[in-house]
Amino acid sequence: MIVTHTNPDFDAICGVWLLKRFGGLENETVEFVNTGNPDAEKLQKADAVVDTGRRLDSINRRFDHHHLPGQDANNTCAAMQVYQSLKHFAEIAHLEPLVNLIFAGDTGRGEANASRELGLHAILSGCKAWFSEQNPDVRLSDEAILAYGFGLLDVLEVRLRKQAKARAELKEKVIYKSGDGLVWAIRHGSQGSTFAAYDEGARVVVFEGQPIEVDGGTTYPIGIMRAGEWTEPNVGKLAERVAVSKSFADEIGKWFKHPAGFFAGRGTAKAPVFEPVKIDIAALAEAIDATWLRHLPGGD
Ligand SMILES: [Mn+2]
Repeated sequence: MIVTHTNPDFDAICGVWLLKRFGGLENETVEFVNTGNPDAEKLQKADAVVDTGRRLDSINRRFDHHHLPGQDANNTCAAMQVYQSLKHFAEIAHLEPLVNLIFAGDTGRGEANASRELGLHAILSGCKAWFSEQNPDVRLSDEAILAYGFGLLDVLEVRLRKQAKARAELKEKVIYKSGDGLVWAIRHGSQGSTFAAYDEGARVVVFEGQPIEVDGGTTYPIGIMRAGEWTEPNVGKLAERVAVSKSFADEIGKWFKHPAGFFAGRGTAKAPVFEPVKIDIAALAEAIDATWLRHLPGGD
């Protein structure tokens, strides 16, 4: 049995979720106590206690922070404590940004403002508000809140795991990098690897994606993407300039060039093209690099 408090918030939900998904307690039931006056016997019998109980003893799986003196009570949270106690033997490093967000939310830190406004925290409080509006006479059960929160965390866990994998695989998928690190070519990486490249300073990524099975056959994604926070260069214009070379003309002739200049390419899952890629994208990236007049004012 895992014990947490009634009307669970994300700190409680995430602490319990970590223990069940990664802490070997997947089959434990969850019980809820009034945190102001918790059932002492329940606390004592529990296999783990999260965000209530006024005890911190990670060896015995007691995770609370409300009793810590002064500012200490706000320098950690239950989910953070569970995370820190599990991270040495469970593969959960990819969850650190999520735990940090929940910590920020639980302790009133500004980093969670966007989440409270229109993100993870807004979704949970919105769920509670929505339910009571729909069902004025019924209280949303603690079990239902927990299950809803688990659903959100499960989805984010997959997302973060894929992101971490994309970062790890990036090294072996990069086949070209310009001298200044702004132009990269990535072959057969996931979509996440392009974003991982942006994190490492790429501004223009020439990609050849893994072939994708879609209705009608196999599509072969290829193209150029500019990192989101930039407004130049216009990668469509760059592609057109490079296409004067015969070796690229055929391929680039098939591309869609987004008017806003952040994407040029073909064969993505939403616009399939059933023709394998024949050009060498490292050579294309090198040509893009040479054609992008980034040292001139306003140079595309
Ligand atoms: Mn808490």
